[in-house]
Amino acid sequence: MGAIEDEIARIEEEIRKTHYNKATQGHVGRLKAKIAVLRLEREKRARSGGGSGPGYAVRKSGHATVALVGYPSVGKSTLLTHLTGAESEAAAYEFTTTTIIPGMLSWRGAAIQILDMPGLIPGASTGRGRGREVISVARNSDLILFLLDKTHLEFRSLLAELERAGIRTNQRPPRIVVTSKERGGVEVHSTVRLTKMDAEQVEGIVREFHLHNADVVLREDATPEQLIDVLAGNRVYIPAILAVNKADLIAPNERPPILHQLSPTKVLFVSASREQGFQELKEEIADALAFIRIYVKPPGQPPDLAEPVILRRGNTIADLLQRLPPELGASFRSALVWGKSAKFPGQTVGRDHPLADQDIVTVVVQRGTKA
Ligand SMILES: Nc1nc2c(ncn2[C@@H]2O[C@H](COP(=O)(O)OP(=O)(O)OP(=O)(O)O)[C@@H](O)[C@H]2O)c(=O)[nH]1
Ligand SMILES: [Mg+2]
Repeated sequence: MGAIEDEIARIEEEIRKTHYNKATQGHVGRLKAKIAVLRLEREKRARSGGGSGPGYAVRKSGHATVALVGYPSVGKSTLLTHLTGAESEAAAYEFTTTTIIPGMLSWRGAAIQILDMPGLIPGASTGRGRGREVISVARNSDLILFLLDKTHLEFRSLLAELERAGIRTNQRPPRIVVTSKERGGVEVHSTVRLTKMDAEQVEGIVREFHLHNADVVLREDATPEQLIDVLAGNRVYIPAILAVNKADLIAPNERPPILHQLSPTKVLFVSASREQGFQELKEEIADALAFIRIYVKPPGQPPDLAEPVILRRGNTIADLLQRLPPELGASFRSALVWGKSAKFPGQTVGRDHPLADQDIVTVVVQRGTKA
């Protein structure tokens, strides 16, 4: 282990030994900030030292990408094969899969890329096993599908491994803004009452990041961890779902304790080899990816109801234009919208208008151009 590793281990040990209460929470917050700063430093060195690890070549394709994350042998490859038809070797020993293997699932007109990956083991975020590769693919995915089986139920440690690599699942970005400035020290403003840390503790954490002049605005009752996430700045926020595989080997009376252990996370039971629970799994995946269908209506013609353009919730007219012939984008003047996102049928909107599922859209182009 390197010096940074030792230092992180030492501080983690100190946190474990500290009894957490009002009197120590400021101290613990600063220790957590120190760890985050050390991890940033470690990442920086890993990148500059040419130690970027093995390259991986998976091109994202389809409307969204789902990363399969789980311990070795829980059935990730079996699931990929049975869900998508893609060949991925499955075997009764660990670490069968050594590279990233893509498959494609079609679901109500949406093409969902699913990536089978090597099993994740503790220490992956520091590069153990193929950990770095798995984590970097997970970071770039639109959804993480965690897979467990009844002999590998340690979901918390799986999550912790991703968290150490800056991946936050099923959380939204904290409503905190930190702006550095020339002078004036650290000023803390909050629009809500802070119960998880006080202004002095906020300042202590901010200073650990070598920021001595900054405005910090908190718009929620944030935790020290959330503030550290904002200061570290390299976090990604990704939705996730959890499935327990090999349900064929789980007796009905074994389910409640499993649900209890994993609570409050919602659990789907599936059997990859027997294709059980697939309908619900596909629906959960599509739901989490928040697809919306947009029907394009050429001027003076009926909308194309047979082939919607598949977008994601939050996408706008600009995103729609990306998927239409480039001439339309180039000579775009405005769009007319019918449906849930329109204030009234046929509303005229611009590029930044957010669309809703099943909207009908007509693109209006500038006079003198043809489209
Ligand atoms: N009974 C049962 N066995 C399964 C099921 N799914 C997978 N298996 C078995 O579990 C073993 C491991 O399956 P894999 O698909 O190779 O597991 P993996 O998660 O890809 O493993 P690694 O690539 O090593 O990380 C194989 O022997 C599979 O046949 C299931 O639903 N039920
Ligand atoms: Mg595998």
